[in-house]
Amino acid sequence: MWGLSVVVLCWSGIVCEGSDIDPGHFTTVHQKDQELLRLQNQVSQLYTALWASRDQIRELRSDLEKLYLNANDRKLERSFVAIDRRANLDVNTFFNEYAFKGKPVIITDYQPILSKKTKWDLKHFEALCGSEYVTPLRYDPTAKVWGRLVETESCTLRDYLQYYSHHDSYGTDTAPTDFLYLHDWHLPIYCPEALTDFIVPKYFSGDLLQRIPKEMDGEPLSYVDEWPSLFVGPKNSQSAMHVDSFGSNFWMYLIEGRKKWNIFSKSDLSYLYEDRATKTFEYDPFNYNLLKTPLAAKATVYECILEPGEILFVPAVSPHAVFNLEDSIAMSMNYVDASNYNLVIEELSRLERTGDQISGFIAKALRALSSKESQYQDLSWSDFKKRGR
Ligand SMILES: O=C(O)CCC(=O)C(=O)O
Ligand SMILES: [Fe+2]
Repeated sequence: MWGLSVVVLCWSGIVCEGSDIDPGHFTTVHQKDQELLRLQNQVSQLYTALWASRDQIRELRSDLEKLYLNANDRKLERSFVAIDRRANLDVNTFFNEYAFKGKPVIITDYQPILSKKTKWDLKHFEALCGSEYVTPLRYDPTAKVWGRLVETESCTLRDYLQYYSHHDSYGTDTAPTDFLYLHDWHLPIYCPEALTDFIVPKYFSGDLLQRIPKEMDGEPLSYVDEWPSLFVGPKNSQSAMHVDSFGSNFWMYLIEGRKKWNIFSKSDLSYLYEDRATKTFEYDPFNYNLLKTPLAAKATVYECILEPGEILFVPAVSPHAVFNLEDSIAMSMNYVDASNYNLVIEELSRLERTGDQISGFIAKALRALSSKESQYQDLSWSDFKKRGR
């Protein structure tokens, strides 16, 4: 009671003489309480708005479905486009016909990525980093997470590769959820030795992401040292439909096996029944029912079966799903260059507004680099990492 009356007195500007309690202290406590209340109110208002917008999206989607289905008794069929396969592709053509247009492409004749000095097989990774830990992922169609991939128990790379070479993808009672998928294992973090002979192809060597400082204001910046990464997927493992994070572009080099890709344009995103809050999609291009997701029939499916030795370019914000038709090994990079720079800045700034300080730092670092020259030529891993920061 006593404390309260002092607080009240001090609030009303009356000097708390005779008390050994610093009046400024109560003012600060009071301001903090007010601030807390204000933020709590803001959060609950935003939640209300969020639920209301989700309902609104559902209603609009259902109106759109009715319109679409009523318009000339449309048959629910998907339309496919084969992803271009290009050989002898020069950098300018790559940018003008694909990267700037947000169109995927397969580069069929580009071997320099993996220097001939190293045999890029699992033995290479195992010999150098067999005792490093990996956390394989497992596809779970009910999981409300990015790619519907959930983490499993960590084990050493050696143990995982042991599993990989003995697993049974062919048994009739093997459920799709049984496969352990080594997914996006960040080589510069866990196995930098494996990259000594790695070559970054000219199409992607303008990556700004790996030129930003490793830290800012004492905080380590994510993404700088994450790619290339390694994928080892047993036959029948898969990544469900997702959009790669922070507006990044993506490329993958397939070392072994065959992978089926379904890729959609950014402009078709609203037909794919996305749940942005959980980063999942109700529409599954490999197991779909168009009666349940009719708008998906409006989206063009860019499809390919990626073959060993090929490089696939996936543009930023293009939803995609991937199915391993065979045991497969691949290396990939997410990256930022002139073709997706604006998208990335927009996305990082949005993340910063949600309280993600690191994203704000990355955006700042990318802005500082944007006026610097980029080289578009094959770069050895060490030259790539040495480019001017
Ligand atoms: O190869 C895969 O399973 C999917 C790779 C991918 O799309 C990703 O890591 O974002
Ligand atoms: Fe992806």
